[in-house]
Amino acid sequence: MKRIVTIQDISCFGKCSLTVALPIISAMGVEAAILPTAVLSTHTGGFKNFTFRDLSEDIPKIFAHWKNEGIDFDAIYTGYLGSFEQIDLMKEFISAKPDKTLAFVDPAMADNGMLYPGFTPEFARHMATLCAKADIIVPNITEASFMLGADYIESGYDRAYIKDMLRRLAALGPKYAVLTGVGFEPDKLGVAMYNKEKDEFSYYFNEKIDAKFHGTGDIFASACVGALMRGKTLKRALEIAADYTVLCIRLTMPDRDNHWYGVEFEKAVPELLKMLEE
Ligand code: PXL
Repeated sequence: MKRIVTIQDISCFGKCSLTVALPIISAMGVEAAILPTAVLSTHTGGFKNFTFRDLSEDIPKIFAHWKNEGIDFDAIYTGYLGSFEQIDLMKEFISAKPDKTLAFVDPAMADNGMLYPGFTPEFARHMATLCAKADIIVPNITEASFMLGADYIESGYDRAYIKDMLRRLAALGPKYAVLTGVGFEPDKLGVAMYNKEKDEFSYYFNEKIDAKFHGTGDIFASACVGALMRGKTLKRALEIAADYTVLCIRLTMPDRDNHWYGVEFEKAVPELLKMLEE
């Protein structure tokens, strides 16, 4: 069984970061080790007065202990990080990894043209230096724009614009750059991918559901890295992750008023497992 370590916060309530990564990766038949970077009472997207306990102090000690124990991973998957210091710690951890370990970075920090509460454009530029060390990065267009210092364009862009953005993301350092939330037609949304070594682009689109939920980027990233660990190609893993994320949203729609804070990803797990068998 492959083993992933996923490094991001625990938002105790809210269905994002570790509370989705852990169950999704486990359900996919992949071992999920975790490193919680912070504990929050809820995520920061729509709740007021949430608590935030920074666990940065523990991170180097945890890494040192793992090193002493000879613990290693098939993939390192980082998500939401709460500080510049945590970004630097992840850079050190990835720099020290064995070659066989996949470094998968989701620079979770922004959406819909805006940074999440507490983040600054400087933080985004710093996150770009972590992306530089990754094998695969999966920003949405907002995150990519902030990391590249580019203006955010919500819609109406063309393929040339997305290709240029992917090339600039790949130039930061990763082997593969993925952009999520890409749409060239009003009723379609999907992902675009660039393989730097082969200078090759690919796209995958699904129906666009007219609703926004928190945590869907984390669900997408978790399913993608899980599928990679189950032996899928990146192209297929992106399709599986996109289809799973759309299904999670679709199944949440009937109860959307009670679930504005996150999607009912649990309901779509049986379909996700079927996709792994195909
Ligand atoms: O889903 C991304 C995410 C992760 N962690 C925290 C968040 C968010 C998005 O708002 O607030 C704490």
